[in-house]
Amino acid sequence: LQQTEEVEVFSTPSYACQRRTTLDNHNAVLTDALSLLAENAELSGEDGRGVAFRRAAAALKALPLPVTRLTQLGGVPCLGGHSLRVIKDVLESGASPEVEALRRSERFKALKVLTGIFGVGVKTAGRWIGEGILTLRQLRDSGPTLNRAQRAGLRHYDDLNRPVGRAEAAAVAAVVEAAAGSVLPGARVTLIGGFRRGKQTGHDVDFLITHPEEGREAGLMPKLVSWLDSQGFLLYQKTNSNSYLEAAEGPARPASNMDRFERCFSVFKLPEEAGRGGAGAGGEGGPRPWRAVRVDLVVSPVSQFAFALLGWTGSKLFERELRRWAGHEMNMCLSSHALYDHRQSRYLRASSEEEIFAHLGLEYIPPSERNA
Ligand code: 8DG
Ligand code: MN
Ligand code: MN
Repeated sequence: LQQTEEVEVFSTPSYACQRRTTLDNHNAVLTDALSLLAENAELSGEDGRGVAFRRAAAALKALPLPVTRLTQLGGVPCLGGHSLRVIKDVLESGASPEVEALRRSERFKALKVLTGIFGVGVKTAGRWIGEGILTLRQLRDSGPTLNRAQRAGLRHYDDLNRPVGRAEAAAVAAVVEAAAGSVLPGARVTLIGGFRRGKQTGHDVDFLITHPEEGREAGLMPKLVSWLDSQGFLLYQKTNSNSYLEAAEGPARPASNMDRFERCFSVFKLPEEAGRGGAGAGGEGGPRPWRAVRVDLVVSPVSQFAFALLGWTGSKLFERELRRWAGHEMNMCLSSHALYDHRQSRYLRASSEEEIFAHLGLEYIPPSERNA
């Protein structure tokens, strides 16, 4: 038998926003390993390293076939020495010793558990670990002061760490649509985030709300929230008001990545219906009548809708890469509000995502292919 093995050499563009990345990942073992290293870097406050591992993982997610040899990766961007070493280990022995050690590490496990509490960030988790708090039990026993978000997060820990399914997302959507329709007739509710990209599950459900008449959406969030609250749908909410003013941002102070829309981080009390979301909902006490679900609401004026839609559909890395492309390759500044062209010293208008990609000189990538 003659061994003439053809090994494809992959090549892919360097920005994630130039690539089509579906949910069909042919290199999940490799990308899981790199994502874990990214997560660990982020949990340790090393954001730069985190982004490097995220970029490496994203480059592999875009490949059309499984990688079997390191020599196939000559044309694949964003693979630094550290990432290549991990890839080599996984290809040769099925696992990376570094990644396996990380999975078992007490500090990493503790960081995951503690930041798994809604409202607990990397700094708080790190401080608690420094005080010897590594588990939820230790946290409950030692009783550090918790803010309102963290108390809700701890109370609903299990629910909020159980993935939200599409049927549950649809049920939340029905509630949000009823709320919006009631407080502002004509308001439009759009599912954004991971579900818009076609994911089957998510850690939350994200919505963008607007009204076709500019200005009618102003002040909508407090009304929406009080309707939801009065109907018993809210376990927790924190609303931020809109603080974006184009004139004030101006070219001299380009809009930052943090957006200024009316925005609400919430925990919904979602009634459990027969035939939906049953898995895990049972347990000792039989099926519960409701579950807690994280929901993010954003309100945008219709003039900024396309930018908000693009900015909130994700993935996070895809968004980051779009902004990097805009800045480094186009001398433009992209935010979830607007696109500013520094060469022309003016804002570029758009009423669809397609127009924004065109302004950026990029081929249009639909949401289902933004899973970088
Ligand atoms: P998941 O919930 O299914 O786990 O994933 P996801 O839906 O992709 O992630 P997400 O954390 O819910 O975030 C959804 C998108 O919203 C993502 O592209 C990042 C973006 N986003 C935030 N916060 C902010 C923000 O403050 N400003 C802007 N412009 N975008 C944000 O999560
Ligand atoms: Mn989401
Ligand atoms: Mn979200």
